[in-house]
Amino acid sequence: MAADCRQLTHRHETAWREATVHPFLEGCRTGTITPQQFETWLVQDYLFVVEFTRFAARVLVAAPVEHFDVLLDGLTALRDELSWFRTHAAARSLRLDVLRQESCAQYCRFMDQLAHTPYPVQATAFWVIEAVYNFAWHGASPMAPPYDEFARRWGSPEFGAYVEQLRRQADEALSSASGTEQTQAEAAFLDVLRLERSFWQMAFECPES
Ligand code: HMH
Repeated sequence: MAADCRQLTHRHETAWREATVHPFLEGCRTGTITPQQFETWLVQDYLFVVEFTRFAARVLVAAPVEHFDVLLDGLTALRDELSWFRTHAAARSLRLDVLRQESCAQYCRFMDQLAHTPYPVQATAFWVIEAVYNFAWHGASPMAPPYDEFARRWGSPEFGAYVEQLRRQADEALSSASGTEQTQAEAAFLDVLRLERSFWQMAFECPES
């Protein structure tokens, strides 16, 4: 039977949990995260979102025209998100022109490589990258100020609705995908979960930049 997005999350429950429940998020919820840990995440996530925006643009290139509306809304939201990151970085006097940490660089390389995969694989990856953030931030909500604003960005019902739209599009693409494409989509799904976990861990360990 053809896998859909919900089946993927159920089939890989442990990996899903490890990607979306982390001491970093728990530290934001309780307010015990250190400024260095949070700022490591903030800067590295900005660098991630820059590359994620390029990925989103490539997904649009591969998508059927019926999927444009949702993807174009996504790109517009990313424009606001990038400027929101820059505002937060400036308020904390953080430089954004720094090197990517290894986990971030790996994630960016992974998104680059997805450009060469068929649309159902890209659509599944795009959905899961947003879905894990929705689940992770929502799961650790409400957060202590000033982190509550961050939890709301990805944990809100509005963002959840966007993730649902992405899920429907990915499911539609998967329903007519070949067996090979479905296997590739499942592998990409698992890669995202692994990369997410490593990204939280990187921020939590707060390496010297
Ligand atoms: C690491 N994963 C990571 N950062 C993000 N901003 C998202 C997913 C969702 O956009």
